[in-house]
Amino acid sequence: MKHYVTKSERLFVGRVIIGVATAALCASALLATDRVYWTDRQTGRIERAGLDGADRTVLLQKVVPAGIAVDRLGARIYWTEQAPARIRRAGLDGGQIEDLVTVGLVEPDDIELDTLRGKMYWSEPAANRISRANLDGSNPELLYVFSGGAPTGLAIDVAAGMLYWTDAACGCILRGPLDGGLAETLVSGMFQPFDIELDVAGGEMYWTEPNAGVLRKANLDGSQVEFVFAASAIGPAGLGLDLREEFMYFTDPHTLRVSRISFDLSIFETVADSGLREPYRLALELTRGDPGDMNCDGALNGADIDPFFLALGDPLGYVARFPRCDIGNADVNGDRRVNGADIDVFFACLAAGACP
Ligand SMILES: [Ca+2]
Ligand SMILES: [Ca+2]
Ligand SMILES: [Ca+2]
Repeated sequence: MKHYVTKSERLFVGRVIIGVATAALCASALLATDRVYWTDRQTGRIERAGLDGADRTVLLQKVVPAGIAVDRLGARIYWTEQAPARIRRAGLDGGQIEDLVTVGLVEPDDIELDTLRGKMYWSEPAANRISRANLDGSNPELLYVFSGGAPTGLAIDVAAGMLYWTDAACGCILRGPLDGGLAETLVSGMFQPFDIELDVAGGEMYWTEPNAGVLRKANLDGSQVEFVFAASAIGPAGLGLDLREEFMYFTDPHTLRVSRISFDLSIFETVADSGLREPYRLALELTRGDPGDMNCDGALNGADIDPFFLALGDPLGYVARFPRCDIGNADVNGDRRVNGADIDVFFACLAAGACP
């Protein structure tokens, strides 16, 4: 009798393979810099901690922060503030603050980065709109306006050039081109969806509905909506996905925690639970493998040459082909840019079997 592989068996196989790759990569000291950043509108703080909650640090206080995003390669955090309304960035430790957008904003909320195209996107639910600008704040553009709409959480499919967002007013998930244009409603009938994150490689999107205690997912086209979990005692709000380790991170303004839960729901842990008053949005700073390991298979060898040159010559093509890898691993000379200056060092890494 023919045996058909079920979805759960495929998932199991996938987990075993990921488990092996993870074990190989755990030797990397870079893993130590994996961190979660979050905002708290009531304490007025931006904080960060290791993924297990260790080394918790206040980066900024006495502001009203909302959305937050991390540019790991550029070593900067970007965030929105609601009173006064502005968008700012700083180094990963909160130093060297720069004002990026300070005029014309109405309670800016979520922020997401497309560093390959040099753009940042933000939502203003109270003004029914989504805008973008260059990463330094120049060239602001209005992309989407919805009368009666309240776009809140944002997510970007960099390779496909699509923006996804939640709309708390219509209870919808929508998407549209990064340049603006026609938006399509993918899912409706949700209860005040708040944040959204994508697993482009897996073809899925995840979103939170804090006031329903729900985290759901669906295919990127909106089909196959299903609960990841539903628990009335908690209120998942800000969301981040660690696709390699298969953990979901979320702020919870109901229990006043930052928590993480494994994709298979077997591990549920608290990342931070003291001194929080309205934990709001969060962002993850994740290393994925080692410098030069461009196909992220845990080894540095000749198989990385083609992906390396793809990353240099066609960054968007690289992201499309290796959605779970980090293009930043092509920065083998450590100057926070991926370009021709990395080529000689890359070959030196190959010859040595590892980058210095
Ligand atoms: Ca988001
Ligand atoms: Ca490799
Ligand atoms: Ca470089």
